[in-house]
Amino acid sequence: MFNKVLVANRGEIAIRVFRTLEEMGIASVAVYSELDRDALHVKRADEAYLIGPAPAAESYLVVEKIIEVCKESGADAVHPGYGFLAENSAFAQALDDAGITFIGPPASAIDAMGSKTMARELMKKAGVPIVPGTTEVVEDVKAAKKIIDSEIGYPVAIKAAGGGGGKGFRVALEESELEKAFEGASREGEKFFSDARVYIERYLPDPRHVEVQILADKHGNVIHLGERDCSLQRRHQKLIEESPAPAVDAEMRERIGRIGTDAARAVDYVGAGTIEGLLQDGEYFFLEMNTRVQVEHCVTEMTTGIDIVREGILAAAGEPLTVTQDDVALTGHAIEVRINAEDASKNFAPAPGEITTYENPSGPGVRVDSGVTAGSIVSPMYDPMVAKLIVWDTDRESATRRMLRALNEYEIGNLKTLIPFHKAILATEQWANAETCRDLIEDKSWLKTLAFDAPPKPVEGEPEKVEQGYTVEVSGKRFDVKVFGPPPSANGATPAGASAGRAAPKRGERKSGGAGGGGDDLVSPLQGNVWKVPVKQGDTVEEGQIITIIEAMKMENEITAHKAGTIAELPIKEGEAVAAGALLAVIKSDAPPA
Ligand code: MV4
Repeated sequence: MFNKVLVANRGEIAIRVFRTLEEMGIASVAVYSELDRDALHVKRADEAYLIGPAPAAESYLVVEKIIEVCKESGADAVHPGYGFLAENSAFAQALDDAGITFIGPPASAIDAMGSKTMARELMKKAGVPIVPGTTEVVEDVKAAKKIIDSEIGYPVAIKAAGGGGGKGFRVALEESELEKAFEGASREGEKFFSDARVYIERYLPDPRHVEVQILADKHGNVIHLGERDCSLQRRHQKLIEESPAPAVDAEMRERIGRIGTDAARAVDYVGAGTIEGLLQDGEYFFLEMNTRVQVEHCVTEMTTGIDIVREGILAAAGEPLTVTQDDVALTGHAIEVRINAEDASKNFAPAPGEITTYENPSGPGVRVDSGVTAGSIVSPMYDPMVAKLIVWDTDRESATRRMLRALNEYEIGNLKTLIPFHKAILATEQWANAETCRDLIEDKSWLKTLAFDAPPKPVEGEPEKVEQGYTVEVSGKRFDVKVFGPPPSANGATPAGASAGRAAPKRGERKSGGAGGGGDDLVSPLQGNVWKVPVKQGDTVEEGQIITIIEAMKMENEITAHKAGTIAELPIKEGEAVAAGALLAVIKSDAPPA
């Protein structure tokens, strides 16, 4: 077994791996960027090493740096977590060449599954059902037309060959939409994967995203731990995951489990991996394989009791899996929600910031995998997912109630997160009926009801007003009240009869911040590149209308108007970089009609 393992990651997943390492009696090594000096994962490891400046490209993604720290610390293996270098076969190979074990599959399996066309070809040969379509790249629109007419039929999905996770994914419902979809997918493939090639699948109109958790060792054992349903997504970002999938029964579980193990065997898989697929009308199709531990692995850990990270580490060390397929028994129902620093009411705009107070939910059946605490600063440089809340209960309905209870307990001061979104969506009839909630997530007016409390606007000439929370007792009964008034320092006094001891934001209350800002200015909540500016100076815009799309962290972030009015200034250009806090637009309210 390994003596010491380096985790080439940050945040909640680094801490997740450190926990298992400690239980296994293996020493742990953290790496961190200059921005992460005070990050939680650094404190959680036995040793920690600085690996470079804040941008991931200069720290968490630098292969040589990671290998250098392995040598310096004496780590004999590296766990990549998810993201960063997790699915980088050159990294796996470089570690191998340096005599360090990569805790994951062989580089050849990463490569085979990384090329979506190669994966489809391999799966077809292995008897794994794939979505009907091409297993080779399609040269141009003309060739696409031909093959769709003769073999696939409309509607079609055009997907980037180097893609995955929905990047470079376009739909053409009919021939007139083909050219735009083809070029869109190709352009996005070029941008994100430096690969403009695309392939074509039949577009399934209303599938569920169902994936199978796989474990494999170097002794030929390949098992599955049942499925997860991750249909609740927005722009291909998963938001809520659950296991078991509501649409899967025992017979289907066995069928798609077999599809998963067949797929993993076909690439000589080792460790923990996931077969992602689409389920529609009782038919299951392979989409892609994620050759790493996934964000949502926790729901499977809750229903099986198996530590997926531990099995992955054992497998990498050449040990056999500790469980056989027959040992795997699913119990109850688990749900996970992603706690992202995002404002759902503003089109899921990134909302980085400082966490003032922090309190995890707890109690029966509750698990929190978090990378933050009070005092943590959520930077726009890294993934906005700061924590995951996972619950378990005997069935889906009870698990949903338990999740709502746990969300009510969660206290994250100052930071805007998806907690209000999760509370709202889990309380809907759509969720109760196990629908995919796709229409709801795109419903701008529904999302707007999730807006965070805005403090009153300052009035010219009057002192600034702030919101303060107080607890008062009226005839012995406690009330939480909000007071809007001058800051306590302005007059040196607190409101009569109120205890000033709890001025920090309390549960359910958060300071305003993020995109908006006060007055007419719309400022950038994050650093990135201006990708699109669909409006121009002088335009009249509605509140919530897209002003610009900023690309950061390989994500397209829609920045919307914080109020209705006329664009007086628009100091941004497509292709240019913007800093966090930079002015994007000045929107002047239109004079009311006389
Ligand atoms: C599809 C599809 C329909 N037809 N492929 C790809 C990446 C993943 N995020 C979802 N992807 C889809 N691929 C074909 N041929 C529909 C989706 C899809 C989806 C599927 C299930 C549940 C929610 C979804 C949300 C967006 C897209």
